Amino acid sequence: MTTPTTSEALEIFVRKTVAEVTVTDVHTHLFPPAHGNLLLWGVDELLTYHYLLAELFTVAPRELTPEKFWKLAKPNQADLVWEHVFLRHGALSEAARGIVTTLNLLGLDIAGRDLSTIRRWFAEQNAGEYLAEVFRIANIDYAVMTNDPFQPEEVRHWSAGATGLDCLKTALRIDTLILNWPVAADTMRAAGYDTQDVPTEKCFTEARRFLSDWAKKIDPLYLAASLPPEFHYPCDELYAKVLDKVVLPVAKELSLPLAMMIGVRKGVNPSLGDGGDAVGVADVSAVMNLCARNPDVKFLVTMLSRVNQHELCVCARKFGNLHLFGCWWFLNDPSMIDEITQMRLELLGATFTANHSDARVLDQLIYKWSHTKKVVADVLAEKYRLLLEAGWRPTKDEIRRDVRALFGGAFEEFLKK
Ligand code: RAT
Ligand code: ZN
Repeated sequence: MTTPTTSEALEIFVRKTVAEVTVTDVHTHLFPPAHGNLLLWGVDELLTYHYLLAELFTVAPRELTPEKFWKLAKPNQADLVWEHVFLRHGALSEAARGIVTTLNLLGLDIAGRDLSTIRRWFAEQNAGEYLAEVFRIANIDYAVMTNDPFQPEEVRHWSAGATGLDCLKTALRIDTLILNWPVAADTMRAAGYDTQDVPTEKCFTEARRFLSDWAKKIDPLYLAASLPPEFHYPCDELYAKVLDKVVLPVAKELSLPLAMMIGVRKGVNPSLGDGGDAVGVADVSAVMNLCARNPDVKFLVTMLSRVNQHELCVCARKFGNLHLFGCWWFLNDPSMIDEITQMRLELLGATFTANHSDARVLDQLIYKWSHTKKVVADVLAEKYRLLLEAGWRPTKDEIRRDVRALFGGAFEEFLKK
């Protein structure tokens, strides 16, 4: 049977297809094992994920201050999350449930609440083999890393010739260049590029050379930056000039899309580290103007505020050089994935990337994709049911094509465009 003709058969086939589809994870913070400690994995890293640390400090006793917490060794930090979030407060958040899903799918007995046995199991794993196993469980062909040429620790590994893996592709992260020119100029100058704190035309030429050289070195799929809610374009700020004079010309010349993750309000509570950022409503017209004025540049965009999602979908209908991806960070929760995926399907068809994991800890790939697939399967089952009811009979091949599109196929098609 190539075409399911009843709504029951259709639903079963759609769910099975989503469950089995190979995923391309378009944005993570993972690294190859050759990059040493930059690759995070294991139960203590899972428990100290910044999403969970922010939660810990909402429930922790007053005496447990972030200052005291940061002085502890990682396993002790993990113990505190385990005690306060999991044992005393019920593990109901998405980040907490994610750990349960992950350990469970690894075959570990998290329900037994025996953290030391779980730790022992992780201590026996080898990073390279474990990475392959996680990719197998999550059924990922490749994940895109975040490679920041302004981070000395990362640069060190690339300079030492540490290569990637086929299952980890690169993305060149340039927040510093866009948002903090003096710091970027410093790094570039130290690396032999003639840049100054107050940029001249020559500095912009040198910055373009810096980006091109890095692109040659790591062969990225795209350039990327996360941007604040106050990001506007065009505008009189220096960052708009850096975009016009450096980033957009390089993107165009090297045919590299520019990925923009917009809406993060950095450091509202700096004592929480990576967990201290919040969200603000961003300006979709900045994206619209970028797409309209730069038809030869492709943009990959995700926004952090729920409020922006509808306007952003409408924007994506207007510009073939704009591809929407992911339910970012505070939106990577089932209720939000459900709402956003429905909205995107209704406005865009299967031409977007339903989610990315944003995994900072390797093992998170397991739960992020398992949870996303469950929600997307529900949404798609209902959409196909309505389509059948309307008189269309989607074939199995068409369903497989559409499902893959949402989990990486549309991204790849966009890259090739
Ligand atoms: O989701 C996260 O972990 C955030 O802290 C950020 O990494 C964000 O995704 C980013 O790439 O800036
Ligand atoms: Zn990220």
